[in-house]
Amino acid sequence: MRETEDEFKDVIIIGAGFAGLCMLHRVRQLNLSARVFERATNVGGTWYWNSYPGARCDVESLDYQFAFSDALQRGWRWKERFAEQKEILAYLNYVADSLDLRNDIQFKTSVEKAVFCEDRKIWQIVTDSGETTNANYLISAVGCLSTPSMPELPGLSSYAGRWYHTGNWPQQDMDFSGLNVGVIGTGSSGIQIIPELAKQAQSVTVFQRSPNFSVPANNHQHTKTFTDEYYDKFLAKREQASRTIYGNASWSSYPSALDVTDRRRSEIYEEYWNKGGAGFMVSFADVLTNPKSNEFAADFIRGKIDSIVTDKALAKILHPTDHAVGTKRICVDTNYYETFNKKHVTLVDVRQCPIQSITKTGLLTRENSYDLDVMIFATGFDAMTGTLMRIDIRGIGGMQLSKKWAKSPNNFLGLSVAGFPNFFVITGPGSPSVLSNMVLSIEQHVEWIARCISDVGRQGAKCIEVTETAEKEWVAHVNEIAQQTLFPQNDSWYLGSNIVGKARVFMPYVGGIGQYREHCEKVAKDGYTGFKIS
Ligand code: NA7
Repeated sequence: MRETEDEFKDVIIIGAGFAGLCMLHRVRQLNLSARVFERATNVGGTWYWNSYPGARCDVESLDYQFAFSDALQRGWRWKERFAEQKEILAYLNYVADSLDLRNDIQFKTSVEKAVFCEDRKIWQIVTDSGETTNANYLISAVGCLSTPSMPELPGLSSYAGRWYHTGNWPQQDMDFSGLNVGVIGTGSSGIQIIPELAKQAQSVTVFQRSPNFSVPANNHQHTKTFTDEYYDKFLAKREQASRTIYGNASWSSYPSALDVTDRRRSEIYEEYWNKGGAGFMVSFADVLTNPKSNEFAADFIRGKIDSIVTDKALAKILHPTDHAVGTKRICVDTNYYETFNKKHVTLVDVRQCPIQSITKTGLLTRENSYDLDVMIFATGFDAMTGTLMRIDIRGIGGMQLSKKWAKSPNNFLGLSVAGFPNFFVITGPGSPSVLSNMVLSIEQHVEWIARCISDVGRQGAKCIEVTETAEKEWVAHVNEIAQQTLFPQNDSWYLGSNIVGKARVFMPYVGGIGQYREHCEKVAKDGYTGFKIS
């Protein structure tokens, strides 16, 4: 008889987005018991919460799906080249239903605390309802963009209008007809929602702090013939993609922007611009490593802004000048710059006129006040570590993950953390995660974790923990590779610099998913080098 009344599972998974669903399915295949705790009322994760108008994935839909089941893949037909949020959410519901996953998912439940009990080598997990579950393994599938970041602007509580954050959008459709709407933030979310709001609202006022580089999506509907043919080649394409840097099957690069004539360079940028999508960022292989090559790409985009936006002074305000292309995630839009040609859309440069406060009726900058019926915060996320660091996770000796990561989110392979045995993070900091096709990276992590758990069990062991030495070496490797690129030179959420007080560390692994996968494979093949198994 067990000495505790608490429920016991082999595995507890936090989160029911792409990662949590995939992990649950894989754990079940190992004949292990599992429970997923999910704070939302349904599956979807990021794609559940980011339901704002215009929300769309910047990875092509046909690449943004699971590859582990041919039946699953052929049972779903993506409508558009870049799927909108509703379609991705429908896909994840289809996955949950097809694999009959729901009965192991507990919705409307947040994990508040997880403590590793050293004597029994198990995790004790406590939810917001006070329920405790014990488990051999704890797996984080909380996602990289799941804790919205709200700016601290005085006066918000006095505001009489409605306000929303794009990353925590209400689940019902909303109508903005006849309303004066303000949008704060011009990252991907702002750039996606602004053209949609402009279709409905009486006025849209955009409060821009930093202009971003944005390229057109050139989105379109897929024909049945196209998807049929794609599906026949899908697994081969996925395999090929998993040996590249970013994991997108349709991306390819010309060697160097410095090795071609000005005319040829412009033709190539034009080709990528017309093709559409974030692949522009790799038009030349050295865009993200050579400042000169990057500046060519930046000039091209600024030229495009000038050719689209008719008011030349306004176009200038939209010019990104404070960062290299791609070092802040490049945005993919539909009619973003074109929207500023509409008379009812206004751009406010809050670098020039900083926001001072929110008032009862709207927003006050140093020079003007704006009456707004609705205010939308598209101000981003405490990315990659924010969600995990808000859970009270305690490892060996009661060490808290939030304390351990306060100066740097140290980890091994982005999968494992020294001092936290039997704990895995799917697409954590230190892995390619947000710099790759997420679904591909998730599947690779899930497969690695499943294999590891199964290998540990086969050895009759109970516990696996990465060593401090292996962790240090990995962190040094991640940093060394990042330093060879332009990424760490500019502030971005990749570095945590959008969050006040957060350690400035470049978090993703930028050596490419092909190279990363080889590291992971080698560790497993060599009997989990860098880990202690007991
Ligand atoms: P991002 O890309 O972090 O963008 C947030 C935007 O909000 C960005 O333009 C910020 O300006 C702006 N911001 C943040 N705080 C303020 C304040 N206080 N005042 C004015 N403007 C502010 O988040 P997104 O949600 O758009 O996109 C996140 C990822 O989701 C994206 O990369 C895709 O992968 C999907 P800043 O640049 O800090 O000056």
